[in-house]
Amino acid sequence: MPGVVDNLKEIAEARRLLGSARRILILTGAGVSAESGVPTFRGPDGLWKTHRPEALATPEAFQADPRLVWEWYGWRRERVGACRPNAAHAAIARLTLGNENARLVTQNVDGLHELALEEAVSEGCSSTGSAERAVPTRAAPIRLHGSLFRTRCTGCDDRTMDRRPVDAASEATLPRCKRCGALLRPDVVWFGEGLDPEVLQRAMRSAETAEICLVVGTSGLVHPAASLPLLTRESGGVVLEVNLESTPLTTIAMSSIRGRAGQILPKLLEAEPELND
Ligand code: BJW
Ligand code: ZN
Repeated sequence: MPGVVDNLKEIAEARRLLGSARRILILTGAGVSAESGVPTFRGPDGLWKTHRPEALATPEAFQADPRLVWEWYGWRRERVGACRPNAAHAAIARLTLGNENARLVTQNVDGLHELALEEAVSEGCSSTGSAERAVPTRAAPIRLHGSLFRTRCTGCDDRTMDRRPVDAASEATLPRCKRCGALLRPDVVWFGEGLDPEVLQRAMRSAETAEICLVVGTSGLVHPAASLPLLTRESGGVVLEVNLESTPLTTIAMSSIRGRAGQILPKLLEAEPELND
């Protein structure tokens, strides 16, 4: 099977590059969570197949019909809240915990990278008997598009972690700010909204200084996220891609590995098993 041989060759070459790189940036998109059961945005089973982006993921949509937008986000919170990290999240978590020059930038709002980090830290603690269970700040993902499980007040801008179910039966039941009483909104970045400038700065700096930018499971369509691998390329670094299909970023990638993130990432990032294992 020539395809499989090609894939193995590409994986071996990508492993060699990753193994010798001093600074690594991993950029993830919805595809990294697909095997956890989180719906992607585009594609045959994507969220946008049933909901138009401009009807739900813009500030104008929220202004026009906050109930409809909260209904959608409430449904996604419930669905995503039941999902667990997969082997790709776990491999990335172990890399960023073990290598202080590896950074993770994600477009995802599902919190699965954070969960995988917590799991990896507690696994490490149980194997070493250590009581330290905090995820180091440098390993935490740089979240470009916010979080499904945070709210932002439309009045006073207060941001709060919030995993409660949403009652979107009517506008009167929607979540409101405890401080000023204004309507809360999901703390995510909608189309036409600027990303948090400090968050974007950190992501851009990581992209510019990375020797390798490993892009996993993103359509490469949404900017400025999709421009980050270009920054790595322009600074003399290498772009590697893992995706089921080709994307606009495939053309700038030195190697594009076709396959599921949950199958490919452990092979790329984890130590080779001992021959006698
Ligand atoms: C697998 C897999 C498996 C599946 N294994 N792979 C430059 C050029 C053109 C346009 C623009 C530009 N700069 C800005 C724009 C406008 C706009 C934009 O990019 N539009 C394009 C779509 C045309 N950008 C914005 O509006 C951004 N804001 C901005 O630029 O502001 C400027 C400004 C500055 C100052 C003041 C005011 C304004 C904001 C973008 C926000 C995006 N928000 C969303 C919603 C977040 C909240 C929510 O979740 O509800 O973010 S949209 C949605 O797309 C979400 C995602 O994070 C994002 C990217 O999606 P992703 O990850 O690519 O997912 P999919 O589903 O599209 O792709 C999945 C991929 O995985 C596929 O390739 C599969 O093949 C693959 N896959 N299973 C491996 N198992
Ligand atoms: Zn408020």
